[in-house]
Amino acid sequence: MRILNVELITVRLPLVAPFTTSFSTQTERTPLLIKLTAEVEGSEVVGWGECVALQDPLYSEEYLDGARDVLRRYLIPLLYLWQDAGNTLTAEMVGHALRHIVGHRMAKAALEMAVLDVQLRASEKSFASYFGATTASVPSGVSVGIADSIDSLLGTVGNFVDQGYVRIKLKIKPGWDIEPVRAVRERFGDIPLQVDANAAYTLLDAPLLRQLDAFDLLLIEQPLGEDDLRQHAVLARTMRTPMCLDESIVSATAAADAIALGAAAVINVKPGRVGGYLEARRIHDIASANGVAVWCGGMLETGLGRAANAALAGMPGFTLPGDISASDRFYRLDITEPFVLDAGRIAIPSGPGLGVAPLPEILKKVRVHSETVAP
Ligand code: NPG
Repeated sequence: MRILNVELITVRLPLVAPFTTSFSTQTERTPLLIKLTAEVEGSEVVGWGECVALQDPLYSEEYLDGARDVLRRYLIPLLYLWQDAGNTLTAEMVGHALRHIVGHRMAKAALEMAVLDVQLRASEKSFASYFGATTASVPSGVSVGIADSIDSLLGTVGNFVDQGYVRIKLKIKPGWDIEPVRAVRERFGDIPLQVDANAAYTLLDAPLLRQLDAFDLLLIEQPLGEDDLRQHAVLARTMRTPMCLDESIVSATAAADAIALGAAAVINVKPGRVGGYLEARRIHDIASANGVAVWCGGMLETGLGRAANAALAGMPGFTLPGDISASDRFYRLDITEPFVLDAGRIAIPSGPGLGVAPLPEILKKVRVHSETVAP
């Protein structure tokens, strides 16, 4: 393929309700979309990518304006250089072509996703078949933010259980951990339940965290800091609840290290966090080879990222339900046809590429910024 131009489009989507984690309360999402137009064997093909960087660097060091800047000034120009030097541009070469730029994984992931979408649309192949998905739909879990009160938390969880979500993840932080988990366990019996701390604790909290062992959780996600691989391994040895890592797993290398150290019995795979869907697939493969379960995380994606995540989660090593909820969990109005829950599952799109694209009328309505990076 030859890239003709790349448009960076920022959209603003209000959330149906505020989403509170240990690091922020989000009331809206401002994803950066990549519309990549390329020529493939004489035809013009458009592909889409979605950058999951948050507005502020609170989850990881990346943030919206930084991602836009590095895409505009470094990453997209590097792909132009790559093709001008006579190299063939494929999704499989994007990581290599961008390797001299340090970090910026979410920005790189979005660009690779757009190239992959073009490539697969042009060859009439779906993301699911490219990844080797072995199922047509995936079980749907839901992530429940920190609430104002236990009563309101129980109301929210009850609503999601009624909708058919097959697994509940509760966000926790110091001061909002044992009691909310106990209340949900008591009210909803043996539903599949797990917790996510987003790095809010230290190893000194081990005695407190061990109290969670009483609630038969599927896993505890990222209790300690991003860099605390060794400390996670120490904590894991003293808890019965399986240790799952999210923020710490920034690459296949990190996944291999975490597994070798005994820091992760489970891995949350987020393609943006690890630099792209191809690296995410490598993590799936490494984890499977080591008997470590993986599941697909979510970053409040629009239908674009949701489609790609669902396809990835169709791979056989994704043995736990992911944070792949219906679109209306976060958005009244998504930019694509919405994903809906059907008997606790989300269907994986089967059309070429992502199998979905932004609906032009909606995109026009929610777009707040757009710029074109030409060769
Ligand atoms: O279903 O998309 C979803 C959200 C799942 O809780 C979720 N994501 O820490 O995993 C997380 C959290 C998150 C969201 C992190 C946005 C960073 C940004």
